[in-house]
This record gives sequence, C-alpha cells and structure tokens, in this order.
Amino acid sequence: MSVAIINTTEVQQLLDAASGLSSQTGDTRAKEIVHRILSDLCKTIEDLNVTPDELWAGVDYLNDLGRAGEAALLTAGFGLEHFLDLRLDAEEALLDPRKGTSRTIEGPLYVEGAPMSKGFARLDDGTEQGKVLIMHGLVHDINGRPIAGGIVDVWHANTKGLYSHFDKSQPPFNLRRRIETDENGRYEFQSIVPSGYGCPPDGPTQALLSTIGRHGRRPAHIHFFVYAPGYQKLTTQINIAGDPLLHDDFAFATRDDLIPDVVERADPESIKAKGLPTPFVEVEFDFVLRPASDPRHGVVLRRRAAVG
Ligand code: MBD
Ligand code: FE
Repeated sequence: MSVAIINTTEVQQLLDAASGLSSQTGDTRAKEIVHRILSDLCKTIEDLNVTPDELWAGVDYLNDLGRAGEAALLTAGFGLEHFLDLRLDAEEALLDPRKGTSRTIEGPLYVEGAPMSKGFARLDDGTEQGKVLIMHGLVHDINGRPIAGGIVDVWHANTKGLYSHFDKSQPPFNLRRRIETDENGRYEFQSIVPSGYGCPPDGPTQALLSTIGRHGRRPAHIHFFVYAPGYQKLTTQINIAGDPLLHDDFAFATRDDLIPDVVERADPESIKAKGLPTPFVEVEFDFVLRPASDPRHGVVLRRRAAVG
C-alpha cells in the first residue's frame, strides 16, 4: 500500500511550522536548510514507503553515531567531503583556471598545535620499526617562484594505520609536525611509511558501510595543510604509490597528481648522505599554492578539530 500526502496543505503546513518558517524569530538560512532537508526526508519516506521500524532504526543509528563521535567519519565515507572538494574545484576553475596542487579532504583526525620547526622535522619518535621515509620538496607559487616562510602542517598514521591523540598508545603529536619552509621555499621531513587506515570495526560507520556492501579502509596516505600569507590555504594528501587500495578509498580522496613516486634508496652513498642507519624510501613532492585573489580565500572557516 502506498499513499501520497506530501503535497497536501496539512503536510506542507506541518513542514513550514516544523522548520520555523511560521516563526518571526530565528535564523532565516537555518530555517531554509531545515525545511529542505525535512521536506526531502518526508518525500523519501513517502516515495520509498519507509516503514516506522526503518525510521526508528535510523534515529537509533544517529544516536549511536554521535555517541561514537563518528559523524565526520561517515561524512567522509559517504563521499560528502569529496563532494565539497569537487564543488570548490568547479568554483575555483571559474574564478581562475590556473591550477595549483589538487586539494583533497582533511578527514576527521587533524589535531591543532603540532610542534613547529624550520626547514626540517623528524615526525616519528624512533620507537616504531617502520620503513624510514624521507619526503622533501618546494612550496612554490603557480609561476614556479619558491615561497619562503610557508607552513607545511603534516600528519599521518603509524604502521598500524592509527593516528596519535586518537590512539592513546602513541605520545602526543607523534607523526604530526608543522614545518616552516626555508629561505629557498624548501621543506623536508623524516618519518616512517604509514599504513592505511580502517574504520573502527565495531563502530557505527563500519556497520552502515557493511550493510551497504562497502569496506571502510583507506590506502596509505599523508595529510597536509600548506599555507603562506597571500596564498590560498591548501588542504591535501599524498598517497603511497603501490597500495592495493589506491583507487578503492572508502573516503574517495585519491587524485592523480597526488601519487608521487616512492623511490627505494638502498645504496650506501644515499644512506650515508642522509645520516641514516638503514635503507629508506624517498618521496619528492612540490606543493603549488594559488594566489589568494578571491577575498573569500582569506577567510578560512576551519572545522572543529581536536586540540593537542
Ligand atoms: C583517515 O585517516 C582519513 O584520512 C579519513 C578521510 C577518514 C578516516 C581516517
Ligand atoms: Fe588520514
């Protein structure tokens, strides 16, 4: 049995009242968005004949999701965070078609306030027996001019795919640093090659993904904010080439220009030049920042993040 009541005056008045449209006070924008979402939800219930049991299962799910603190994780998994990137890309292409390094999603695991250093940083504390990674390059503008005094804020997972702060077994700010580019616009860091992340297996995000036949894993990656006065802040990641999930990321963050070569350095000269005791892998990657031509680029509306 299916009934169609959504367009009746009674239901339309209900939606107006429920979203505050009939009230003289409150925020107009909030009312508009709430009205649209409620209307679309009622239309979904009507069109798909959503049962009361299904609706209450959804309500219970939202409580579980909030209790677990996984709302932002599901946002990434639904591809909504990537959708925002696609919208920014399209907007940007209209304003100024000159491209910098591609943006890609921030994800839910950034922590504010990582230690600062100039030119170089070591990200790991040496306690984990991971493959040593050296990553370095330039921060420059779209004309190739190096940017001195820019910040490369970098964070990544350990060899188990876990992030410090959220994984309490790691020391504060492990694998998280802010590196200021030197006078030539260069940055460099030493760390260990991360493993890919997987959603908590018993959490609500993984539960929903499993219900719709999806996995909740990401290929190995390293996150960055790169910014400097006068330039648009870049939020991006690089992927570790060769990861089997490179093009099967549950968060849809992989982009073609964000997969640099990972070069094995096992020869004694390279090892000695870096002062390392073991072979390592080297990644060279330049970050290209677009000018902050649009005044809105100066207004970075940061999402809520953990503070270390
Ligand atoms: C991550 O490490 C991540 O980058 C994203 C987008 C989601 C979950 C974990
Ligand atoms: Fe991540």
